[in-house]
Amino acid sequence: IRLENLLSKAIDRNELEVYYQPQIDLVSNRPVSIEALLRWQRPGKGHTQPADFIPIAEESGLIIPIGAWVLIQACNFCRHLHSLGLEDIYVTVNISTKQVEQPNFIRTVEDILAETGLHPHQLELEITESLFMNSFDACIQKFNQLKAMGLRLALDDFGTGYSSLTYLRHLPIDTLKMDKDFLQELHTENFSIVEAIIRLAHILNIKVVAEGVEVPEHVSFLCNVLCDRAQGYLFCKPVSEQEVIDFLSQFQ
Ligand code: G
Ligand code: G
Ligand code: MN
Ligand code: NA
Repeated sequence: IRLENLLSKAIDRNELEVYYQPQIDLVSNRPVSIEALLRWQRPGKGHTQPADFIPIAEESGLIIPIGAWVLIQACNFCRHLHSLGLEDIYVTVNISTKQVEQPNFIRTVEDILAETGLHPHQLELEITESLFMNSFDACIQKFNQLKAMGLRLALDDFGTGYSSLTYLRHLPIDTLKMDKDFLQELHTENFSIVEAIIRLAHILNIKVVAEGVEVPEHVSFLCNVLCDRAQGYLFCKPVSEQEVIDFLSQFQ
């Protein structure tokens, strides 16, 4: 309850900040997108990790205003990047099922795009598969609407929960984000599994982003299995707006 109270005031108190982590195209070796990752800076307490407060935000319903705030920040920042000449970069934002389940979710996204002036195609929403198990049909309908509006959709943490072919076949997704566990346990069996996942994704016209890319060996492996993009500490950790601008500008 205490943490929930503090979190409810965090937006007004300016304690929330959005960090960004670039995603690198493995063919061109250039950044194509950035993932927005929320940070909570508590006075005197340093950073509280998302893992420690996102669940509280979801249970309390605070994820609704916080999630909308993140979307606004991310869309505004992406517009700012474009004004700096980084026109090809799009932004990806993590969305909780709690948000998708809101009756006015689509309207909220529409309004934020209209207010910030970001083109729908420059915004990708990341959804975690394990989260929409309960409301699969309702979610699919909304995802189809978002696709029709021109947004991109990503399936996050693929391979952790109840990953299923059903999701891949029935969700209108553009991107599959392969969980970092795959690279961290890269023995022979995972090797083949990763290769098979990527081939399957490509058959379904889905791009694959590997998460947790930490060493050059990961990159050579990913190139071998024709993975499309990489995200991880090897390239850049999640960083502040200015730091990500500096990173992206190197490639201009
Ligand atoms: O850096 P990392 O610890 O940022 O993020 C951990 C997890 O927290 C991410 O995998 C993501 O699922 C979740 N997360 C980070 N930012 C957000 C956000 O803005 N909204 C939601 N719903 N989840 C987020
Ligand atoms: O939304 P999602 O689960 O995909 O968020 C990505 C998480 O992975 C964030 O917590 C981020 O800080 C973390 N992360 C990003 N790059 C790396 C990496 O190279 N290695 C590890 N172990 N974690 C990473
Ligand atoms: Mn994510
Ligand atoms: Na993930």
